[in-house]
Amino acid sequence: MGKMRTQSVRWRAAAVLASVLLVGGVAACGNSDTGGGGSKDDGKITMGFSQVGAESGWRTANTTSIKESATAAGIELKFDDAQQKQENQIKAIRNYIQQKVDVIAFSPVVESGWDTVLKEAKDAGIPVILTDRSVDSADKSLYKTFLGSDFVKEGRLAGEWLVEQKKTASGPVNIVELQGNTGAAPANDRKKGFGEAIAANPNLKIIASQPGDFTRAGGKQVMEQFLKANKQIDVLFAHNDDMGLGALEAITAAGKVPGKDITIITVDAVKDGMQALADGKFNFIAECSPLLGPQLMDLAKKVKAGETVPARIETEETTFTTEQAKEALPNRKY
Ligand code: GYE
Repeated sequence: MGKMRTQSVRWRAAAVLASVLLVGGVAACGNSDTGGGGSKDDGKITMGFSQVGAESGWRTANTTSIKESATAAGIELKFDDAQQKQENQIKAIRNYIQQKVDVIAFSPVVESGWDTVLKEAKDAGIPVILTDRSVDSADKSLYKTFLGSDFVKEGRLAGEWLVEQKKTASGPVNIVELQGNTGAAPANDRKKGFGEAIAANPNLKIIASQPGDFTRAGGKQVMEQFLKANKQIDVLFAHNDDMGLGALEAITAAGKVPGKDITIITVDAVKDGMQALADGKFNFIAECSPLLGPQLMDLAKKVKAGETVPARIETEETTFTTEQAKEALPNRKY
């Protein structure tokens, strides 16, 4: 009995405290309509978004998806392009904290080095949503959720397809790899998944692996070096379509036929990549969806309303062969 009474007293005290806080909060909101997004009284959510850059077709489609979905959801979007530089992202996030936005979302260019700025957002009471790429912070309370693909799986699917293709190969199969920007989650993870899958066949060997920064120019330049340094290249695994598309130019210039002399596997499945696959210049693509905007806006609303959201939300994806690309291309949105 005594215990129950103490509990009920405690509960009542908590309820009183909650209502005081609530009234205080409403009053504070009512008093200011000139402040940052976080203190406006129009009920509108303001999101500060720090984008990686504009390095690829995937990124362009992702940016469009985010901007369109914000408008559709009635969310005020503050958008910053970091030009593939972590220091620019940190600056943008600090600006959003100062502006008191309601939610900060960002796609971290690299995995490491975010703890300090994430702690600043947490101390300011601004929830953070990671989208597309994740961070390696040990403290998971620094962000609410991570919405994006399973990059290890994408690499693994690419590798498994190759293992199947080359199962009758009696001699060595020489693979070159174009990595994404150094330290990025999709570069680390796709490399890992692919490497694990091809370990199933000791004939499959990665003879060269370099970053091409997810860009066409990077892909072209590094592939030129690969072709100069290695007599026999059988397979190219590019961490995205754009680097694969850049590499096509280098391969053709070297007098080789892409898709025939060199088997080409990429990730993303953006329109230009799918076209190359349909044309037989690429041989296989593991899909990575950039259309994260609608889910992101939904999450922002939930987080702002204080709802609990799952710590990890994975994007649904598939893979494409040449035949499947021909079929899918007419209805492809990006
Ligand atoms: O695969 C690549 C882009 O983070 C999943 O970044 C994204 C990757 C995508 O530049 O094209």
